[in-house]
Amino acid sequence: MADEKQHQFRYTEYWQGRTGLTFAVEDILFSERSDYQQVQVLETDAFGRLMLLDGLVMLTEHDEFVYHEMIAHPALCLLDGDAPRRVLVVGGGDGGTVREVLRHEHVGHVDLVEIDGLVLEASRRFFPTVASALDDDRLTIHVADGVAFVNNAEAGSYDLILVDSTDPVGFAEGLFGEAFYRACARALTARGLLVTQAESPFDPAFHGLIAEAHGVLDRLFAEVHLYLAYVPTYPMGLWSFLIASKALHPLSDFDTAHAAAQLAPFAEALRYYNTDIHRAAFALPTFARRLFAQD
Ligand code: AG3
Repeated sequence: MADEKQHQFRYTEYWQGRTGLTFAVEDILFSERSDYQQVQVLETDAFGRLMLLDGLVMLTEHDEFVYHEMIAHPALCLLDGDAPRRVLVVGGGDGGTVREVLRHEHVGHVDLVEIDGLVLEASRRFFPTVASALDDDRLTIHVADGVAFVNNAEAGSYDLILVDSTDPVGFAEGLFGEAFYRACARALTARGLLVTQAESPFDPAFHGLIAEAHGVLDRLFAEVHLYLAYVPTYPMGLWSFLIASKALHPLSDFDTAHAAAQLAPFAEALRYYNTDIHRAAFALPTFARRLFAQD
């Protein structure tokens, strides 16, 4: 290529210290330490702005839509009826997940519980299109510990809980544990749904985590399913989510016409999720099925 740019800096997130993805970096826009982690924003050549938490890629401008649409819309399109919905987002201080949730007109109230105020601040400052719904009237932001928040939530008070966390290391580990999932089950209504990001099923380092989370959720919910999306800048690219419900099956209770009607007011804004992707996302490659074939 004739006009290939020269970059002074590169950043690599080394996945489990073995391999990784390297970004050519044009500028370092922000780097500060909070009480919890190092928060950094880089200007990359290929993916626009990139947010790192303790060196882990949280989002980039160019591919954040995949993860944020896929953590939010499958469950929101599954919720039946037209009653105003109450949603809790744990983590997700960048605002991308609540932006997607608040697109739905039948969402009446959202609580966002982010432990680190610096993530909110950095997102508002450097990712205005991701943070765009953080001032919505239907949203209440709590800078607080998600585990404690869910423990104190009233029983049956949410229709949907979305867990948009970083990797299960350090302070985020509690968000993948049995006690937390149990508290979520209690906080949900009888037809409520829980979705959690579940790392990459392609990386053996996360097999234990996915299988264990699946197993724990199986004991607490009637329906537990893994679904996939392709997020180019996350480790291995293939990413998974677990959806758990006390009553709803993500495919047999998915009403395409109802979902399409719900998406219609903002379908133009979506770039990944649609009703065909909803069904396709639950089709698992054989290696991924085998992760929890034992249960
Ligand atoms: N939360 C999931 C990010 C996990 C990525 N892991 C990694 N890069 N090792 C993303 C937050 C976006 N709202």
